[in-house]
This record gives sequence, C-alpha cells and structure tokens, in this order.
Amino acid sequence: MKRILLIISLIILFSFSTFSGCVSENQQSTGVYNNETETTFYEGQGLTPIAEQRNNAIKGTQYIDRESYRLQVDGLVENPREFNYEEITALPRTSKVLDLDCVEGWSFTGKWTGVKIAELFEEVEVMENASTVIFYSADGYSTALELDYLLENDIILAYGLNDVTLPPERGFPLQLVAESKYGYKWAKWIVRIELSDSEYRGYWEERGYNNRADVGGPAFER
Ligand SMILES: Nc1nc2c(c(=O)[nH]1)N[C@H]1C(S)=C(S)[C@@H](COP(=O)(O)O)O[C@H]1N2
Ligand SMILES: [Mo]
Repeated sequence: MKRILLIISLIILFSFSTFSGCVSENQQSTGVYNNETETTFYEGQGLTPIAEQRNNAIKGTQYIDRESYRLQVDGLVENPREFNYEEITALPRTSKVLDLDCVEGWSFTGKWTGVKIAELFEEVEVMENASTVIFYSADGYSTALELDYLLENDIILAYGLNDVTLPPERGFPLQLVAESKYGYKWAKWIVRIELSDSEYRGYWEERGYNNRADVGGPAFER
C-alpha cells in the first residue's frame, strides 16, 4: 500500500515538473525570442504580440534548420538556383506593417521584415513568358500568385516579424507577406518558388477557396 502511494505521488510530482518546465520554456509569453525583444508598438500603431497570433497550419509547426536550409528558385528562369539563409538575409531589407486577414474572419497586425521578391528574381532572371509564381512549403502546403501582383506591390518574403527572427510557428525561415490577400496566400516555411506560365491552385484553392483571394472579396469560387 505504501509503495502504491509512493508511486502515485511520484507520478503527480513528475507531471507537475514537466508541466511547469513547459511553461518556463514558453518564451512566447515574455516577448523575447533568441535574445531579441519583440516590438508591439510601432509608428503609433499597436502590433499583435506573436504569442497572441494564431497557428492553424495544416500539419502544425515545421522546424527548419538554418544551416541546412535552402530556398530553391526554378521554373521559367534563366538561372535556376538555391539560396541559403545568409544569402537571403544579406539582400536589401524592407519592413511593412500590415494585417494578415484569414478568410475565416480573424486577423492580426504585424511588422514584417524581409526581402522584396523582385530582388530574388533579379538574381535568377525571370523569363518573359512567366506569369504565375508558385510557393511550396515544408509541410506540403502550396499557393500561387500572379507575377505582376508580386512586382507591382513590392511584395516581400519575410524573415522577421515584430523585429524578431521569424519564430518556427510563424514560418521560419520565410513567410510570404501577401499584402491585401487572404491569409491562405501567406505561405509559411517556404522551401521552393517556381515560375510558371499557367494558372495554379494551391492547397486551399484546390479545395474551393478563391484563387484571387482579395481581402473583402469572395472567399469561394463556383
Ligand atoms: N506552409 C503553410 N503556410 C500557411 C498555412 C499552412 O497551413 N501551411 N496556412 C495559411 C493560412 S490559412 C493562414 S490564415 C496564414 C496564417 O495562419 P497561421 O496563423 O496559422 O500562421 O498562414 C497561411 N500559410
Ligand atoms: Mo486562413
């Protein structure tokens, strides 16, 4: 009987310590990530703390290793090539404060920092006939946008959010900042970008969501 009591108390103790371990390791509640401090107020605007942002990705958080990470850019380009993390973050950087609006009605405001996709495209030389840009992610997710939309709106690939390195649950190393498009165009954990000359429907678009995805526009297509 004493033995059973001992075992039970050990189990209770163990579960408590694991639980509290979880809580103290949860850096999200502090706003400090890798010794970088999150900005939650910028140019007179409140930003949504990362801890309050959602994570509804189709397969949960993807953990990508910075050292072995490569971004493949191919398809209708003269010089298909891979970029490592340092090469991407060495390109000129741009920041934008924007809302990410999920088609389901929730949204949040973030300050995204990254590289204009046009900068990457200069390196690979996009062919004349390219019209569509397809983004593939580490979780098997994909989505696509028109090349003209990306260039005309100075769309960026972000590696920073609220002045910290994009955390894994937010899409490390890269998230597409698809300004004025519904959240399903904001691909996270991007590993490949393909230039194409035909229309492409990504993960949610294939399941009926509007391929234009304009915020305020129709969610579905018939
Ligand atoms: N790789 C990947 N990127 C993704 C998704 C996903 O499931 N996988 N979900 C999209 C959707 S539907 C939204 S609304 C935004 C923001 O969702 P989050 O809050 O789950 O990051 O990420 C988008 N990017
Ligand atoms: Mo979404």
